[in-house]
Amino acid sequence: MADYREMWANLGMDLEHHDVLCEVLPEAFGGIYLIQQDRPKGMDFYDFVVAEIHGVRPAEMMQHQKEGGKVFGTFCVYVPDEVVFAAGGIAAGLCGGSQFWVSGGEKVLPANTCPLIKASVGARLDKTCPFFLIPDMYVAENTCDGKKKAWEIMAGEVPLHIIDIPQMKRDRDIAAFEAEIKDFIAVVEKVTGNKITAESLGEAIKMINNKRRALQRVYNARKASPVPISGKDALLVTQINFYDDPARAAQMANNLADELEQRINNGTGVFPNNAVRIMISGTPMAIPNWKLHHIVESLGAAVVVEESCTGTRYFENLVDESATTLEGQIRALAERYMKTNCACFTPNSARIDDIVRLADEYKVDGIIDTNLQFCNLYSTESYLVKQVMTEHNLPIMHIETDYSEQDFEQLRTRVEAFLEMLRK
Ligand code: BJ8
Repeated sequence: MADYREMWANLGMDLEHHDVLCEVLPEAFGGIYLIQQDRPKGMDFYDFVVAEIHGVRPAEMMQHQKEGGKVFGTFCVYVPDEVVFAAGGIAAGLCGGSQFWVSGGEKVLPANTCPLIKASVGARLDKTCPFFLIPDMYVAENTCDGKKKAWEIMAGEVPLHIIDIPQMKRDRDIAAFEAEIKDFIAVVEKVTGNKITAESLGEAIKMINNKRRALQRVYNARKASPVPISGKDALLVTQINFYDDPARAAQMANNLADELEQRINNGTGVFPNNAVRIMISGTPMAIPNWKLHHIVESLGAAVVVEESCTGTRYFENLVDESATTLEGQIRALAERYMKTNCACFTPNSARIDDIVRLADEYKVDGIIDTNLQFCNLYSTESYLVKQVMTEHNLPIMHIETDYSEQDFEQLRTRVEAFLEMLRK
């Protein structure tokens, strides 16, 4: 990584502690990613982003601030990024995915909190991640109890706006979310000092939709057999899309998709034709959480799709681009975002329908339904997921895990047994 120490010092980072992370990440990335054979050339960009993970994009964000722009940190796919970009701001997904930050979160949160929340809080409080220190505002939401309370602690650190996410999907809930988007627009206008117009919101809707379309192309390529890209690589693409510049993210994903489509035409794959095809469903895997994908793929099976917020839930639905008034665009945003099927909703049977549909579309042999430890929403829902998959004769196993390496061997043994069963 180039030398960003001065930038990090200006952000008030704990440089000594951060050095520890800078030392371990390249080795971890090398051992999980760079050892893969026949990776698409299009992954070079994403490898570069990881190599410069706390440098290049943070520097761009700080440059944006120097020029008078504002940066908003987000933690959930229900936050409409379009609003931020329409006001000339930058939105960046911040969820923490490393065990490195968990102990910092545990200083203020109960130990039985999900690692994503602990890592996110720890990254901020320990001052060991530039992405958490740059934003002018955090945009949080009340999806789960752990996050809801963690934001009250984070609010002591940084200006924070909370979006009230309805927990049901009736017409009046969509209308309530529409009202939340209007409030959010007012907040973003105040912070940025820029008025959002139908023109700017229309452009932002198109830009974010283009990113979604590019990711759809990458995922569609994963339906092929042999699969032209590993699950690990596809996951990395989605993870980086959470905070990269959206226009560049779309361009890079489209370049990659071009290459993958060419690979399909040539019959080139990264796993043999008969490799077991796995879907991973459940809680998001924030960067650098690659644990489960690494276990599955190092055992010779291919992860071909993720039903998660770092997978299909992030890009499957587009915002209707036909509205020309702010009213109509806000309605279209509300309708699109409320199609996302998170376990914080009740009932959430549409998510289970999605898993059945994706299993068919991606021709999966088995499903690993997973949740981060202490995520009651997804772990409880796993009972219903299993019930419906069994009715559809879709083999499924459930895994609860965290960011540590402690359960690595145990998980490996369980996944190996599941794969053996699928191979019979
Ligand atoms: S839309 S999945 S990104 S809330 S933080 S709920 S793992 S206990 S992340 Fe999420 Fe939005 Fe839903 Fe998606 Fe569980 Fe942890 Fe809560 Fe989590």
